[in-house]
Amino acid sequence: MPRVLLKHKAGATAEVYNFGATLTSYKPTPEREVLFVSHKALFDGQKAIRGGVPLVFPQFGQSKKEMAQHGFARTSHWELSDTAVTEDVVRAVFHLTDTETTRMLWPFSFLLSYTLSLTAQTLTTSLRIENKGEAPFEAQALLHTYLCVRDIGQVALRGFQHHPFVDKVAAQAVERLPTETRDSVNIAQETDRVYQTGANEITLLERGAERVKVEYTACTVNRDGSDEALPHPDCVLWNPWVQKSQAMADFGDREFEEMVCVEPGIVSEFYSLAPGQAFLLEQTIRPLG
Ligand code: TA6
Repeated sequence: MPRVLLKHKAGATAEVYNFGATLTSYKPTPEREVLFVSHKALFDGQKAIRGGVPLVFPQFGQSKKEMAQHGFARTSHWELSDTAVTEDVVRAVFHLTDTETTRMLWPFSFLLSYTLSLTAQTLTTSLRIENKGEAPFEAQALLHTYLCVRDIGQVALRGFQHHPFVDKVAAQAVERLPTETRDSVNIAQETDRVYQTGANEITLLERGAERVKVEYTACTVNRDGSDEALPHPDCVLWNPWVQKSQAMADFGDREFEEMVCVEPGIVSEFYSLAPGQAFLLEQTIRPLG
């Protein structure tokens, strides 16, 4: 499958497949991989790659039954439309436009532009969704980021703890759990939470040491170029734990111990875009320690 390798002169690298514009590796140094990809992931050009940063659009989950779970962006073939190298940044831009196939699933015209910007210390991924049609449309979008961890039992996540969330495992909305009054969230069971009014900045710690920070923003860009920040995009926290891991053919039974998903997006509702308007969802992954 075609893919693009970004290499920064300082030694950082990133790897992106045209299939789904799926980022599958981000190494700030040759010795350290930040993203998790299952050793059972399929690269058959059919199934979404299990790991890295699959792109979720135009739906999160499967509210429209005729469309695949999490939409069609992550299983579409994107075109590499631009690359650039400046003093500090190595950049690649992929794009995806509507096709007869997508219009049958979702009758709207769009242009998705996905920009990956690699610096010596960070990797930023920006998903821009533009309404190219004559009618407004509503959509959801999310960056389904799989982060590598050494041992999920030693992981704490800072930034979620004071925010309300929908608990998809318990199928209930939770204002906040008493235990979350501490300064972080831990993972010790299947976890599938949609945090609303997210913190815009999540830090992952292992054994008390900060390992990676994910900063994220979302905004609407108007035809005239003005933009309106969306103050609090959502952020999904997911770990399949034992049973769900065993139920996924493209995921190892014990791989839940080596990963956690921190997924910025707009998923607790559909956002609306007028013709010519665009929506920008961006995350910066910053390895620490
Ligand atoms: O982002 C969390 C989630 O929505 C979970 O509910 C789980 O379904 C996960 O995405 C993976 O979904 P996938 O379709 O990639 O198997």
